[in-house]
Amino acid sequence: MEVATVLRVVVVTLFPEMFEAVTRYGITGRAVSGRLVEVHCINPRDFTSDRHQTVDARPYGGGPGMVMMPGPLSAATAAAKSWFVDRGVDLASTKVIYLSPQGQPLSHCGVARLAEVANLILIAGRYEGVDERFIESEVDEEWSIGDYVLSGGELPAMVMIDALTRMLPGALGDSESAVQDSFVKGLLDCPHYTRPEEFAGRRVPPVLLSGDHKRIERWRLQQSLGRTWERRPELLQGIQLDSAGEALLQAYQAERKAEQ
Ligand code: 9D3
Repeated sequence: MEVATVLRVVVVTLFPEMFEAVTRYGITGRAVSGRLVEVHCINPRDFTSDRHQTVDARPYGGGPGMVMMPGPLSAATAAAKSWFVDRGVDLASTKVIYLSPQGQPLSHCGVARLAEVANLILIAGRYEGVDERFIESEVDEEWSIGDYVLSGGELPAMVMIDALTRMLPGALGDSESAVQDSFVKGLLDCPHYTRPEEFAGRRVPPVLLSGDHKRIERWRLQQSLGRTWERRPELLQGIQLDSAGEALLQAYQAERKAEQ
């Protein structure tokens, strides 16, 4: 399957204003202005019928905190589906995703797979989480952004929107896409330098001032390999180096050993 050319995301959230962080700024903001990405928020509070607009309640069985009630979430999700239907989108091409600490950990591979689904409904929870019956009846996939505790699903939803936007052909400018993202190659990035030539008593590596583009490219690949070996050795298990890559890494390792 192909990566979509337009990304449509409906977010079910109690804090729609937070999403201005992606819709107004940077690469994602430009993609929204350029109609490559559409982000629409639906607030479950607008789907309540009591005078306090209640969206949460005490957990059955007791315990601390509050749980999001399934009714308003379900009505908000139905409104999200209507938003797609109103735009002529076949619901079979949409997925309902719940961001939660219990989800699969998001990786470059997961982002690439989700990028094939052009139309997403993201459920951002607050409090202790959402009523399990909502997950069972409405959610297709559950994703986490890593093993640390956040206050809700909004930042994870924005992380997902940002990462998905970067997968769209045309979302990155020439200078941005010329730089192959490190995780695309499966390696960490090489170090970067800019003006001035000396800073804090440290000079820019001479090879970068040599003008020898072949040597520079080899040095950068060697730095990527070496840093991946030092900092994230488990990433190297996942890739098959050619003989040139193998030689560059061995030279890096030999130099490290000579330093000690
Ligand atoms: C301190 C609360 N925890 C009790 C054991 C559970 C808990 C509930 C709700 C922890 C975090 C949250 C809110 N987090 C998210 O909604 C969330 C999240 C995260 O916290 N970390 C990584 N990825 C995600 S995706 C959604």
